[in-house]
Parts: sequence; structure tokens; C-alpha cells
Amino acid sequence: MALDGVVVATSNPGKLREVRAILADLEARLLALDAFAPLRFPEEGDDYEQNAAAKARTCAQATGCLSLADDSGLEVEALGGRPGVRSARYGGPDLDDAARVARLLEELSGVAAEKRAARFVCVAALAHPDGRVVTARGSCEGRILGAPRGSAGFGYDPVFLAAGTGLSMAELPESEKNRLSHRARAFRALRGRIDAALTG
Ligand code: ITT
Repeated sequence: MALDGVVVATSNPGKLREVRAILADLEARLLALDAFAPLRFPEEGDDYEQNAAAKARTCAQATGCLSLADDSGLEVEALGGRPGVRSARYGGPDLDDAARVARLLEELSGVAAEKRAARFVCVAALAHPDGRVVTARGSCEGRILGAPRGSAGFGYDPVFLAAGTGLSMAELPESEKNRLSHRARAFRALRGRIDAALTG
């Protein structure tokens, strides 16, 4: 089934909302996956680029539409970069966002504020129905707080102090997160390719 628009291949409603805001002035409708029959995505591996490309390509081939996806994660220096590409799977499949945050704080208990450096990473992918894929990466520096703050956003936002703001990602106004986030940077870097795909 082909529709007129670009499909955002994510099952995470927080991501969908952000991608729509970041690409608000795009010359195409951004369609949610639920406009289509349920899709099965491949198991995720340990490489952001490959995971993002696989999600976008699977969606583009199944829907016949240009498709966007992202694979993202939180890299904590004191944990050697974990949970990183496995951020959605951190602590096992049964945890929700709040439980993953609690587990992260527990793992970091006793680690001093200046040793809690972290970064969010996002790889955005654009796939054509013929299988071609391009990707772009963005990141955002910060630090893990001692306790959650704020209620906006999703995932690890309440414990991520965004560098230079004095606020957690969940305390920032949405427009501000969508200006400085890893996701904003990745999709802005991909923007020229998306525009070209829509006109070409
Ligand atoms: P899709 O694969 O369906 O897009 P997902 O949530 O499983 O959704 P990922 O595999 O890319 O997506 O996992 C990324 C995880 O990293 C996500 O579940 C959050 O826990 C975390 N994360 C990514 N971006 C984030 C952000 O902007 N704020 C807070 N946490 C974020």
C-alpha cells in the first residue's frame, strides 16, 4: 500500500512527536506506522547505523513509501559507554522507562557529579522503497543527575542534564529539546537528502 507521504518507522510515540516537530516544515506529510498493517522489524544489533537503516528499509519496502527511522541511545562515560545502542533493552525486556532510569541511577550511585558525563546519540536513516538508505548521526552532551527532574520528553530525559542549559531534558520546553537534541542534529543533517528524495 503506497500513501502520499513519508512514513516514520518507530513504535516510540515520543520519537514520532519529536521527528514531526523537527521536520515540521517538510514538503510532505509525516505518516505514523499505525496507518499501515503491522510491520515486523528485524531484531536489533549492536550498531546504530545498521539498526536505523534496517528499520527504515523494512518500512520502505513494506509500505512503498519513503521512510525515516532512528536508532538512538544514551552513552554514560562511567559505564564505559553503556547502555549505548542497547538503551531500549537496558535491564531486560520487562522494564519501562521509569524502571530503566531507576536502574541507571542505582548503577551510578556513589559516582560523583563530575564523573557522570554522558551523551545522547541518534542515527537517523532515510530509505527508498527500492532499498537505498542514507544515514546521518547527531549527538548531545550532558551529565546524569542524581534524581529525576521534569516530566516532558521520554526515556532517560528526566536524568539527563543538557550541557549549557542547567535543565534536564525533561525540564526543557519541547521546542528547546528539539533545537539541541541528538535527534534534532541527526535529522537536520539528513534534511538535504530528504528534500532531494521528495523532489527527485
Ligand atoms: P523504535 O525502535 O520503535 O524507534 P525504541 O524506543 O525501541 O523505538 P531505540 O531502539 O532507538 O528506540 O532505543 C532508544 C532508547 O534510547 C529509547 O528507548 C530511550 O530509552 C533512549 N533514548 C533515545 N532517545 C532519547 C531521548 O531523546 N530522550 C530520552 N531517552 C532517549
